[in-house]
Amino acid sequence: MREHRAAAHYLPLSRIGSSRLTHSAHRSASSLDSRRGRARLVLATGLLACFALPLYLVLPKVWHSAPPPPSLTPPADEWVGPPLPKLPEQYIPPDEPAPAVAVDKIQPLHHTAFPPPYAADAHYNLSEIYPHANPHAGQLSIGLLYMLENPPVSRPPPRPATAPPVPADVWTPHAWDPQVDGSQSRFEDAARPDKHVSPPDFRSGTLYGGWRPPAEQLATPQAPLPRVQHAFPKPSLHGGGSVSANRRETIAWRQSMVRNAFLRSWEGYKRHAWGHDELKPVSNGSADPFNGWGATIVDALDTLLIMGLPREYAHARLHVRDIDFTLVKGGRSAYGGADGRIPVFETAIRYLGGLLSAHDLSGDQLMLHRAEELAQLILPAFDTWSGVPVGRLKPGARQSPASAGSVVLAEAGSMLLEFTRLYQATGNRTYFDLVQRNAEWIAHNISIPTGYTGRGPTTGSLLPMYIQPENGRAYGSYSFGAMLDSYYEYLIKAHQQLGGRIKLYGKLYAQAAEDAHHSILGQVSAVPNTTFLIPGLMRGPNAPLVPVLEHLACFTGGMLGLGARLLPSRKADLRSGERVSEACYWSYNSTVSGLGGEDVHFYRDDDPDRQKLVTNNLGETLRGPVNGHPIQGVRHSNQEYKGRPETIESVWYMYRLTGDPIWQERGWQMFVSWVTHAMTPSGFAQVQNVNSWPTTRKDSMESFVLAETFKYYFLLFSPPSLVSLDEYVLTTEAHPLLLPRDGLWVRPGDGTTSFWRQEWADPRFAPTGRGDDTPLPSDSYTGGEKGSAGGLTNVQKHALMQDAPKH
Ligand code: DMJ
Repeated sequence: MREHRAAAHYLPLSRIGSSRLTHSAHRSASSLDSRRGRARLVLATGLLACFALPLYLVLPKVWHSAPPPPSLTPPADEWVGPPLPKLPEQYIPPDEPAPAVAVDKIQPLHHTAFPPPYAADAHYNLSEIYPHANPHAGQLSIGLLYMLENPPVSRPPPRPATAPPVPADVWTPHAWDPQVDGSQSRFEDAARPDKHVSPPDFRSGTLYGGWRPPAEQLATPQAPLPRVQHAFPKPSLHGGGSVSANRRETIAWRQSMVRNAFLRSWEGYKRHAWGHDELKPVSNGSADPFNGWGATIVDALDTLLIMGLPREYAHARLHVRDIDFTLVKGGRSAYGGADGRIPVFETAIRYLGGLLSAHDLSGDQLMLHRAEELAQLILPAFDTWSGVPVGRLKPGARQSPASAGSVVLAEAGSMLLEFTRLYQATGNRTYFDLVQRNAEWIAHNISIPTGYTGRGPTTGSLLPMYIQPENGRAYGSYSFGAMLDSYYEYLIKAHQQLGGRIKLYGKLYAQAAEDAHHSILGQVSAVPNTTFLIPGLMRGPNAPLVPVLEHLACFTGGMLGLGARLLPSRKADLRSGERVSEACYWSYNSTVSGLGGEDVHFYRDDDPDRQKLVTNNLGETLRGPVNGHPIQGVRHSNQEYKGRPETIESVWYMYRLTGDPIWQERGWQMFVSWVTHAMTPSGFAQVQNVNSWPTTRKDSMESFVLAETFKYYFLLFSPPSLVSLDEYVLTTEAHPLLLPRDGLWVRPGDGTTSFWRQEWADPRFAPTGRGDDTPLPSDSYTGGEKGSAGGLTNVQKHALMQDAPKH
């Protein structure tokens, strides 16, 4: 029998007293007030009509501020701890663990779940901070509205001031020829995986040698999986066809606001940082933390297509054509000094995923060629004794089989979708075999209980943060957060991508979801009037649950929802997914800025210091107000917002899975808060402290801002048929890949929406997608030297010339 150790720390608030009486008294008093208020309002309106209106008509028209937003927070005194039952002098946490509260008993979010945030013991008054437009209520200020309604003009990437003429002996002409180096198979061959001849495994006779690919399973189509998206009556309409014409208009308008905000960042990036990995949106500088190949461009290819911007895609395409993947440069590599090695996982999710998704949406062959070339550079990472990939690799240098050492779980298990799709697109099963072998290795060698390994009484099938493939050991913490996240995400998504053909993934996911409900998914009721379900963290298999909500773990809501739709055995998880998504949304709308920080550590319900202890005039010790900073119930938090997507990702899944428009409302509030605090003239900066006022911006915009965050916001307000969850699976970097249709793989470019035409490959002939098809000047800069693929981007030429010996 499982022990519910973790649940012991999550007592419902009712166990330690209730302030319900106080609340209902307050409510009836305020309803009386509101009746009186209404009478006064009628009188005031009459007076206004008689006297003020004629005056108004003759005065010059001025902008007047929007009415103050409805209060989202109850008066502060409700949050001073109510008198509570007498406590022993020294507070002793109860010995008996409370039974875990059933997930469906958790109350949905109510406005009382948002106590006023405060810092330095002073409550912020949101209506003073936002007198005219409160982003917490989804209100955009007039200034921001003006900016968003007027998107920037599209300009080609600027002609660089210096385009170094790289001498022939410095740059190696590109050598990857799709005819010679590409797969010799075709898309059709993917349907015959059992006919594929596997190359001999160099590991034969060693650990796990003699592995056999599950070719027969892979060749056998299964009945289509259950539908994932809510049954919207008319999915091709905004709002799905079940809303009023007004509401439809509002949603479409919101979508255009998101697109215009994206365009602002895209034009800013083009203008100031074209070809670099990232724009610095405050200083208008650039940064190259991801190999110097222009991560923002490749990561955003599919966003450009989905947002209907073919000319921007054409500019980006020329950059993609020019990248030389063998040249790795940049101020710092993602994980330390630039040493010519690439971070394998980041390269796969941002670049390979971006290229494959662009190929799936457009059918553009260039994308497939570039993807295959890049994948071949990454492949040696799998040449370890276990087949579990190494984390960093020097492209082009074949390494001899080695130990993978200690590997981070998310890095070890999250290339599954990208390589599987590459197999489906090329018909070359080699790509699939690598990730399949890897996944089987982890499942069979790491998750068996060996005593030392991470299998704990409650964590069960969950794996800890680090695995040592060759000896089967594993150690570190358990969570759905940093360094573990996408391993779990990819289990259920691989099940969907493979149309259920490989049984392993559905099984592993179902076990993990079940075990998570007994361990890392815990309830927190530290914040007055709330009981959250959060993906927390356990520092070891027997450790108590740390009630921390990481932003990175907020994808969990979407994952649980997806699993609930796909696997009948996990049906009830939709409720858990909704609850986790609510907690993550709360972590945004409860802050001063309306944005969610990197993490929030809650008090445990039985933490002795959770409430201030006060002595009344009878000398009794009572529990006083709930402690917390900056919000009651929060012990401490990392309050940076990095433009991350996970919360809007889950909000989007919830909308698409349930059809409940409340998720669109929540997402809109989040978006408006983001625009209010992070938008700069050229992009979207990070926010240093989501609980400060005014907020301070940090000079960084990671490529996932354009690849993921904007895409989820855009799709939240799009007609639900656009990138339907029944047609595409989104990678961990939000790159949609085509799912099987009627159990069969779908040819890239054959989705139901047509996003691109070959004749748009040249930016001069591609429509802008913005309503004004101004032709480009004939000499506009294309980004490269019009050479063959891999002919170096301009940024790469500069990098080369900087390093070249000066004569
Ligand atoms: C993205 O790069 C990916 O979603 C990754 O899996 C982890 N999170 C970042 C964005 O926060």
